Amino acid sequence: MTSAVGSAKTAPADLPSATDSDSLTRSIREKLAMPIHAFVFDLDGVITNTAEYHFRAWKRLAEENRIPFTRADNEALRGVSRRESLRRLLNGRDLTEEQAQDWMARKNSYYQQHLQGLTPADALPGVTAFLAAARSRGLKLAIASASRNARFVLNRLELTQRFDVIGDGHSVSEPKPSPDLFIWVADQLRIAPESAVVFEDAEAGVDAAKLVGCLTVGIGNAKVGHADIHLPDGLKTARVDRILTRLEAVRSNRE
Ligand code: B16
Ligand code: MG
Repeated sequence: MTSAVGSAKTAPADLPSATDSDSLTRSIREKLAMPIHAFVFDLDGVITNTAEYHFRAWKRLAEENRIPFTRADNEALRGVSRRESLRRLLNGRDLTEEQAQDWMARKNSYYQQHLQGLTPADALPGVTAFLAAARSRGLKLAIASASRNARFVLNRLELTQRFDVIGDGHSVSEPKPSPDLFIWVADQLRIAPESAVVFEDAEAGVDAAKLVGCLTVGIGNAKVGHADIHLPDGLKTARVDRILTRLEAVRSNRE
């Protein structure tokens, strides 16, 4: 007869024992019960629509090099790092590392020319009121953007002071869909990622946030329909209380 102890002894080392799985269940339950401490916002597509300026800058570079590039092609660059954007624009064409650096620098200088015209009026509808409402609920606020220009954009929008932490394209080396930026931001906020709600307009951003247990709110386009909540109109009519209630419901359904 094989006793429970005996079978545990002979079980492969990588299979959890009953005790392991009990503590795993307990740890998942504890994480699901964590209060929400922070709202973490992507920048382009959530706080402001710099996607249009990214498009014009990539388009200019593409035209200079006779590469076809449409507004629809630009959708595939949403939330994607500068280098990955270039790779997608090239669509299999080869560049040396030196050329790639030169092309990325040129695109960035075209993009930065557009940013000079950015004003506080370029925050998307409802953003400033939503940030104020979240703050008055005692939530911490942060940015998690792939952009290396995020601080400049926030300064032009006069929103920098609204955030406790700003994570950008300089904060970590692995871009979304790696979850590293969300881990970095949670760490800086001194909270667990499970206590953060991430607002994202890009599929890669929602995927990355989910990987580390953040709750997710998809903003705008249908590609983020797999987030815990989807707000097709962005933050325009969003209510902090309502979002918190809906996310609590999402959590209790997961238990
Ligand atoms: P940069 P987000 C992203 O911003 C943009 O959506 C994406 O189009 C851009 O390529 C990326 O930042 C890098 O931006 O060239 O300024 O470093 O959506 O993560 O706020
Ligand atoms: Mg974005």
